[in-house]
Amino acid sequence: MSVKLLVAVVQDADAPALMERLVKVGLRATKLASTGGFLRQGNTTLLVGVEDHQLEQALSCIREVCRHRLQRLPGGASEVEVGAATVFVVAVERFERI
Ligand code: 2BA
Repeated sequence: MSVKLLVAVVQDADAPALMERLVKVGLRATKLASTGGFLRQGNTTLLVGVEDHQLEQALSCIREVCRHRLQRLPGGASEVEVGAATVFVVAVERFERI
């Protein structure tokens, strides 16, 4: 069995629906509170451990739920488009549930 870890940085507004979707399709996830380095505003990082055959399903959940949005910069002068999600897919050397 080959396991991957998705580290997905998403917007707070999308996190509850994404967690619900992942759990509904039988995937397991951990939600972490995080802060974007550029905007210095809260976002959400999800850790999703999947077997290889579940990887595309997890990515589909993210694509279906998460949305691009315009976010005002601190100071309010201009806006940036924050992506729907930034996803790192990492090969897991060893996985244990104890
Ligand atoms: P932030 O770092 O707060 O970035 C929010 C948005 O600001 C980014 O959206 C991008 O549109 C813009 N931005 C970020 N850095 C910039 C820069 N140096 N110059 C100009 N504009 C910049 P996304 O790219 O969709 O990123 C959303 C969030 O995902 C980021 O929040 C950060 O928390 C995370 N992220 C994105 N790329 C990452 C990376 N390579 N490594 C780690 N975290 C990353």
